[in-house]
Amino acid sequence: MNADLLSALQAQRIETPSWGYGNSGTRFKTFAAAGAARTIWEKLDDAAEVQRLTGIAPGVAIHIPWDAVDDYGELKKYASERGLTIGAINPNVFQDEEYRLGSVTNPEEAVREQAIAHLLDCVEVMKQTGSRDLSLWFADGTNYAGQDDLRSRKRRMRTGLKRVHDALPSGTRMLVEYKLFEPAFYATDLFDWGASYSHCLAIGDKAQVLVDLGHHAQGVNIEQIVAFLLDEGRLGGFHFNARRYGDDDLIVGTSNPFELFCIYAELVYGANSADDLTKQTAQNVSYMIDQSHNIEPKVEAMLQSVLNCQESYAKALLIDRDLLQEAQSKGDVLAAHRVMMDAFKTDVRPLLTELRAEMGLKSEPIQAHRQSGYQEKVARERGTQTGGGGYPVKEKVRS
Ligand code: AOS
Ligand code: ZN
Ligand code: ZN
Repeated sequence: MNADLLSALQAQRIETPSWGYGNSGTRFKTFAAAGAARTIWEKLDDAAEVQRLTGIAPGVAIHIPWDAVDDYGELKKYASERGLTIGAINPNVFQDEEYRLGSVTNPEEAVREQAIAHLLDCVEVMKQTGSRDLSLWFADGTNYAGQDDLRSRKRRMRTGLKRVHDALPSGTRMLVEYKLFEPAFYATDLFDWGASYSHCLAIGDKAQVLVDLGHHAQGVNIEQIVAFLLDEGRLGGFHFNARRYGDDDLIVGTSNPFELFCIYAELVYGANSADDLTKQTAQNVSYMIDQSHNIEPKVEAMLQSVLNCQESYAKALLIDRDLLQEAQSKGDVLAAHRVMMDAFKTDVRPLLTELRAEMGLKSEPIQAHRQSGYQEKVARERGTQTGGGGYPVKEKVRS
């Protein structure tokens, strides 16, 4: 393998979400999984297993209050002892009773202030964990025409985002995540990339757009959104997952691996761009997974997600850019398309086996995980907890 390819693959990073290791479900049912993590400490233990086998997933995004602790210095130390770092901080302004009609867009000022106070508390957490990103998702929206004034809600969102943006320490960012619908069913206040983008432009340089793959209408060309935001210097990061119909939060790369490859292709183009803004933006993208593994074994599902991202990235690195640009400049449509398809169709498993040998890792991570007995061990130690993994258990369980 050539040195550039090797170093690019070794430098790849995928951040896993704490909430992906706990029980999760749909509004119909949460199937409790034996050994599912019950606390942030156990979630970090599981993330350490994924990092042990891949070497490219040291970051763990946490969710407040689901993962709130008394001492974030202790949490940071616990993570570091396992080769991990605390990644993005995800506030939660969608589960308190007061947020029924929205958080920062709520018609009641007291509720807006409550939400902003929580977001500012999460900025304080960032300072203690040394996190770069404040990852903002709002369930805010309305269910019926006329329920609230849509322009007033837009302005409340901007005011709230601006107050939090201006409290961010230097070197940190807010990632503004949009979503077409759900849980609101008539209008979502941050409904598409344009809404996030325009708020980011208005509130300041620390604001960037977060693209969650499951947050678009059917058929939307996500890689085109990625290219546009890269070129604008406003692509902050991703929430990777797969979808068939809605925000299904399935294992990334399982329903449309070609889309994931095309997204990585834009990021590899961007990171090699002659345009400084695009290049710098691409090199600072946060690659985060955001999934809910409802019927799959938690750690193996997360491992598969990381490996699917690794495979897509490896294929994207193989695109012959000179050949592609030559075909594009000649308007040779099919030659250009074939350059992309040649890379996508390449079996990169031998390449990744070679990479893992270079990194001192097992060549088959899934098999190594299954043979390690890790899943059986945590099932024995943790048992089966009912309820969603997002909610902290009553007793403070430390492994
Ligand atoms: C919700 O659909 C969003 O994707 C959130 O980013 C995610 O589910 C999680 O709650 C993190 O806030
Ligand atoms: Zn998301
Ligand atoms: Zn989502």
